[in-house]
Amino acid sequence: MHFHAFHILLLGMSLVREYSSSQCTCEEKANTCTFIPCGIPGSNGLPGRDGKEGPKGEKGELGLRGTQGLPGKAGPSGPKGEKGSVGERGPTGLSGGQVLLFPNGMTVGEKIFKTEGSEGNFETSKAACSQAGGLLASPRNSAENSAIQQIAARHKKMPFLGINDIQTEGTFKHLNGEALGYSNWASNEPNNSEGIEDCVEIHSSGKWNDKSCAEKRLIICEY
Ligand SMILES: [Ca+2]
Ligand SMILES: [Ca+2]
Repeated sequence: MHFHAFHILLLGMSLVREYSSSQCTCEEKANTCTFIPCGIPGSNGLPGRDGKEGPKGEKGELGLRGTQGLPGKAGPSGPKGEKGSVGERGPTGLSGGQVLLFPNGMTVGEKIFKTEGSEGNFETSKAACSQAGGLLASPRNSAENSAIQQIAARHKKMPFLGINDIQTEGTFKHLNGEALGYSNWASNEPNNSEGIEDCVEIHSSGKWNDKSCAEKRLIICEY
């Protein structure tokens, strides 16, 4: 009985094939046959009964591997790390004194030159700087000499330097007794004019001249 029904089914399938061979696609593989239903368009008939389950098909070939997907979104940020150790101390920065002191002072290296604008003779000048915690300005090089020169130029006055030959005529020294390593005498100076010039003033040119310590000069101190 079953066998008979199967034959009828096959006959029906072959009839469909013949009938629609020019318009339909039939793909046969082993025992399976797939029909793409087509034919003369007409009204839809009543749905047929479900057929019997066919034999299991052969195992297909492995497909091509797919392309890799797009990378996923970044995950949430992790917990805060521990505080790092203190770094090494950086190099010492340049002093901003020159800006802060303008126009009454200048810095050269670690030395600060400053004036309050007042005047005094050598002894008064020396005492004023000492009272302020400094010394009467005494240049050790051209840069320091230039700084004193510029401050003096701004005030349009000449200052005394912390240099003299009071102790030994003709031998100029700094206030602390240090011999002159640097000097910037004007031509024909020091001349000890009239035998009374034991102090040193600095001209607007930056050149030095020995002068009487009793003269009044701009007080510029160094710190
Ligand atoms: Ca002298
Ligand atoms: Ca002189």
